[in-house]
Amino acid sequence: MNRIQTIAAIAMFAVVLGMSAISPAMAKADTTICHYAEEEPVLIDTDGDGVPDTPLLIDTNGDGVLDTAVVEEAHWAFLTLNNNGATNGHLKNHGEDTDGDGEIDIADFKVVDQDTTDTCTGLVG
Ligand SMILES: [Ca+2]
Ligand SMILES: [Ca+2]
Ligand SMILES: [Ca+2]
Repeated sequence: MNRIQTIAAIAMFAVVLGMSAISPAMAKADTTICHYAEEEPVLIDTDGDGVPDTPLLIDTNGDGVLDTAVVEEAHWAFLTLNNNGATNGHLKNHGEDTDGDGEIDIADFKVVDQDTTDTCTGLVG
């Protein structure tokens, strides 16, 4: 009887240990999505407040005058969001027709398994 109680106690202890090990991991579980970033101008921080505020310009014709904004090409990227609602909000935004031509312009999808990982890896290039 004592032995059974001891085993039961050890089993309980293991369950408690296991739960305490799992809970923190669940609390900060993240969702990775495959994110489509639209083309956008590269911004630089001109006033040193840490917030980029001005398009980066380059001189493309060699006249010494900056004339062209540098843009970051549209691209796909893995993006990890925490599960505080940011993921759903993000995916919702990406399911909308931003220019009203009836087609979904931008699209993100959740990376949940090897297939979606491979698909996203292919898109990221
Ligand atoms: Ca700034
Ligand atoms: Ca120029
Ligand atoms: Ca559209």
